[in-house]
Amino acid sequence: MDEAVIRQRVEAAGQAHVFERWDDLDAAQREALLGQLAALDFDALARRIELIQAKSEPPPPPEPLDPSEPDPAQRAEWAKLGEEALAAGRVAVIVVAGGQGTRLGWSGPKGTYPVGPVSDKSLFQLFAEQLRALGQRAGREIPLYVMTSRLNRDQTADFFAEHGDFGLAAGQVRYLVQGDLPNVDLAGKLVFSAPGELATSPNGHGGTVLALHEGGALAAMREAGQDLLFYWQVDNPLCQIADPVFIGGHLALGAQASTKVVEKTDPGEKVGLLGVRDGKVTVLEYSEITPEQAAERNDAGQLRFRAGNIAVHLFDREFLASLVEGDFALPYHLARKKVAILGADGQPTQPEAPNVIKFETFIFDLLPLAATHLTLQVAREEEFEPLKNAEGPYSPATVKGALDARARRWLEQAGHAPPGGVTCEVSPLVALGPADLSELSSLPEPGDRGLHVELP
Ligand code: UD2
Repeated sequence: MDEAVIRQRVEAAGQAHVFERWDDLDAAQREALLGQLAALDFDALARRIELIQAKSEPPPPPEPLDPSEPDPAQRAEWAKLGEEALAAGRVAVIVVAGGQGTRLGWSGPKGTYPVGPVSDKSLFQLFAEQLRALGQRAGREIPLYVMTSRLNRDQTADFFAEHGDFGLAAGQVRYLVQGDLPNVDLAGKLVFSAPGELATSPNGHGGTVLALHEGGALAAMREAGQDLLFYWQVDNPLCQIADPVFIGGHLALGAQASTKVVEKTDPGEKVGLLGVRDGKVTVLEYSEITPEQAAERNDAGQLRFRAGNIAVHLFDREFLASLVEGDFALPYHLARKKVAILGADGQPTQPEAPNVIKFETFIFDLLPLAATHLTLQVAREEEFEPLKNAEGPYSPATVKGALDARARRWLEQAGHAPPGGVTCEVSPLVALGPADLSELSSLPEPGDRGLHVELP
């Protein structure tokens, strides 16, 4: 696209200020800026900018949703169905790891953070080892897609490569890069992060769907006969990847999308909730229900709104494909943030109040589009403790504590007695649950850091 056409579009979009400092740019910076502008969908940008001022209609009132809690017989049936699907090679998995992890204060991709309470294994290593163990049981490799942002793609792929992909097979790990969206100031004007460089941010975990399509993953899955995609977020090391019970439940129900939830017990907990609106399953952000609704209880004494979203999903490939083939757009969510952008004088600013709007789409906005949806309740202490903050809740201390407590519980359930006060860790290569530990003849001696049950 030549410069004149780009300038015309930019002006028509009311963004002519982006050329104000053109004369200060060198040839490479000019070319980069023109490239960014040429790739910009100005119609979509205009729709996003309209949202800044839009007065949204209050949505219809939400209804609570009672999650499925299968009894042991049904769990066993679902597990069998799920194991068959895994053995038949129907399942691929995706971990979304494109977030910026700013709250954690870790400079690398979040998946590189060492969370193993004894071993210091990274999130990525724990996930890779789970997949290896699952693959051994299924008798075949389970393909892993890692979605990153443009910014952390290379660091992520280098980390896997430096560690020999943690023992996964050649070609088993594939990378997808999610899209970026330009940031705007509070008046809806494009802003610069550096001379000639528009400030952008990743398009949210809802960007997974387009990344799967544009990165060729949906087509590759179709060719390989994989009709199910298990989705989780990189921050939760307790995630039970491609859990057969979940897969089996999804298949038994004929669902297009499924979600795992944990029971919310504290009315004040800030967690997204699965609920129903207009007859459709949806995620309600905690701000969308009133404190009175949050505290309502049913006859059994449970919170009525209790299905806490842990961002673990299963999707039918054809469901995802039908969305991208059609006229598909997820709603945008706006976040006002403090971002160091260039001021009108071209110098960096240090904002003291939110000065920039970022736009994101969310994966769970797919749920109302599914014709049938399974909501499966699981035990929080077994499956959910995400790493989000440097300190306090959802921090390295709580995540390591949850992995330690789960390892100890599994060992005890399998009839072992780890010494009190010693940190425990179980390698996913040894066990994916307590049943796998029953054949362990004895526990290893604890080392300085604790007791680590790993392969010899
Ligand atoms: C999310 C959910 C919340 C609950 C919680 C569970 C939202 C708005 N809320 O909270 O309801 O389910 O997770 O842990 O989602 N990511 C990308 N690309 C992006 C943005 C995020 O890959 O552009 C990944 C990120 O790497 C992380 C995950 O998505 O693994 C969650 O992102 P977050 O930490 O911003 O979401 P959070 O904690 O607000």
